[in-house]
Amino acid sequence: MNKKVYIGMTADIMHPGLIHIINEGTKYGDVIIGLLTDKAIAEHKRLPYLTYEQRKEVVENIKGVSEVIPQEDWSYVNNLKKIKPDFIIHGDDWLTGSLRDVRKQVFETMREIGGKVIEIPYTQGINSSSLDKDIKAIGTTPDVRLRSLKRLINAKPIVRIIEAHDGLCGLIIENVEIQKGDTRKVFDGMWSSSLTDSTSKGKPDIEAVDLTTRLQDLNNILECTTKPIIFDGDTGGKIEHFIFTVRTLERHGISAIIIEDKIGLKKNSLFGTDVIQMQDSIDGFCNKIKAGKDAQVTDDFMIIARIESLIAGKPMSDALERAFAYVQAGADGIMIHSKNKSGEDIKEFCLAFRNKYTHIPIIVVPTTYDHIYESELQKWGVNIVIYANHMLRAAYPAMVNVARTILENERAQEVRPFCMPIKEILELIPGTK
Ligand code: SPV
Ligand code: MG
Repeated sequence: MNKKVYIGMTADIMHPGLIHIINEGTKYGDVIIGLLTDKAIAEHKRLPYLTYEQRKEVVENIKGVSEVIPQEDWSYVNNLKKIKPDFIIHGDDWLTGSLRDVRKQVFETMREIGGKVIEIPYTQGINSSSLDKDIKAIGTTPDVRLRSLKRLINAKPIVRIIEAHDGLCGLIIENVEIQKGDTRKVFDGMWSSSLTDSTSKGKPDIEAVDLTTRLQDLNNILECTTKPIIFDGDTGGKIEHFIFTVRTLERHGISAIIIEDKIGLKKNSLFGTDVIQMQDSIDGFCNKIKAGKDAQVTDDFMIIARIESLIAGKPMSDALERAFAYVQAGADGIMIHSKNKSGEDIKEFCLAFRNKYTHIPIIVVPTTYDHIYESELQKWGVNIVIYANHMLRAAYPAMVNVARTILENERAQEVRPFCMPIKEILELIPGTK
């Protein structure tokens, strides 16, 4: 029997470096590719442009590849123990950086199973990370962007979304990342918030900013980002209008719309019972969901039903009754909202909902219960956390402070420490020079 050679890869962008590794592998035996699944990658790298099935099809057809199997974890250990290869081949790029621990585990496991690790020099000048940057500069297509939210929900324990109200916010959300151990923390996508879209225009959050106007801003965000967008659709408006909204958003590559089960003049939920919050009847809102689902043209666009019972001071039983009815009507996810500071009501809702539906995504907006960690929300069964207004709330006091300081000093020197250096702002947007 031929010797077994294991090579782990993502293979999103094929390049000569990867072909070189496969060619090297064939010198030692039959090459088995452990193709990393979306789930294995999601917490460490950007989600691949191609789906697992697409990547598999490409790799299966590369000369020298005997077999492609899924690698479900970032760590190689489980697959190595299962396959017991005679060799594993990896580029020597894992000697430093976040892959160091992965390397250590591979050496230990190969020693245990009596195999050998072969490290080959990394192909200089070409690698997935640099190609990734080039591809990111080209952007994305509406279709790829639209589909990416569902892929993220399937791949990540919790999907992290933050509000964006203009292109600059979009750029920050697209690019900001931190490394924690071997985990890369990023925002997975953007929330187009009615509150911050309205506020940034000096308008109240009462559905006064129309869809066309909101789409103009959204277009700026679309132009400079690739991550998925969830659109705050307020009440969804009249059913006859909602079906056009759904199709318009799909055409733009928006992944999901969240509509809230309110009627009449919409007021922001965070007023709670300080204002009149009128809820639609269950039947009325179910009809809106159904009309939207019938109208959508892609399979992956999501219509998420937002339940305002707890905002309107109604009991948990009402929230749950609505949630179950909305799912039956075809909702692709449930957003439960509350302005309670403890988060206990949200927890209670999530646990009860999960008792009945194990897979329908739950979305939460922890603006008032902001002490709850994502890991805790995850335990409650939450799939998407939306930080709904923080970019705008951060910008406003910073701008007021700078404006006041200039007034006080009658010159701008004192605000220098609060401002981005001119050189940096000139270099921020590609193509400015
Ligand atoms: C928004 O961001 O506009 C929302 C969430 O709808 S909330 O402001 O909490 O109602
Ligand atoms: Mg809103």
